[in-house]
Amino acid sequence: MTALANHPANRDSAKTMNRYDIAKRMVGLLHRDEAVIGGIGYTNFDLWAASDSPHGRRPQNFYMLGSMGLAVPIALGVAIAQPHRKVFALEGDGSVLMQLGSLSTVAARAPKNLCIVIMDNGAYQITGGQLTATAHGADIVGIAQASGLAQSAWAADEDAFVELAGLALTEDGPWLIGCRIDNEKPKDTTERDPARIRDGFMRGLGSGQAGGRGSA
Ligand SMILES: Cc1ncc(C[n+]2csc(CCOP(=O)(O)OP(=O)(O)O)c2C)c(N)n1
Repeated sequence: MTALANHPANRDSAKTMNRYDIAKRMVGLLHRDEAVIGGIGYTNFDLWAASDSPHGRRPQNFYMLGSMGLAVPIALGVAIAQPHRKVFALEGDGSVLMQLGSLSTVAARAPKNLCIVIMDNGAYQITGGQLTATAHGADIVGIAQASGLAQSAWAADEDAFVELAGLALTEDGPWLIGCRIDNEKPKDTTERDPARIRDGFMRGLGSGQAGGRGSA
């Protein structure tokens, strides 16, 4: 808790940042083996864009296509299954609002290796920018704290985000970082091939060979 004393920002005071820039900074902090789960929405697309490199894409990333609110539950499963691996869930505000129970489930299980990053643009941007409840005052970090996730904070700016994500990499969690995000379009589009995404992720996590198409 004391580590968060330097991070008193609230949703109103937090700087509005850029999702690709935040995703890029996050991926830049990773050593190698951390798992990152991107939720549906533009968070997914910018994680995909930020994870490209001359050496290929990170095989430890999973991209949720199709269902809202599943980045946190999937990341929780990975964190429980592989407790020595740091796991990040990147999720949009609209998606996490659809699955708020996952926050209290994470708090109850309290995985030390899990960090949730919420990209809050106050909208369901990918489906046309309809406003979410956060645009009307709902505060995801406040909801997380009230759900039992004591180590939850708004990132005041990019430097604060890097510091908070660094804490999540080195100190016991679970953590939740709220980021205010602008409405810029994402830098790329995630390849829509769920079987390939699943197989690559399982290999990236050393979980052996996944089944073929249609076996999921
Ligand atoms: C159960 C369900 N309802 C609606 C949709 C359609 N849908 C897909 S993504 C999305 C919006 C996601 O919003 P958010 O998580 O805030 O991400 P953003 O698009 O702002 O990056 C919606 C409404 C869906 N896939 N599943």
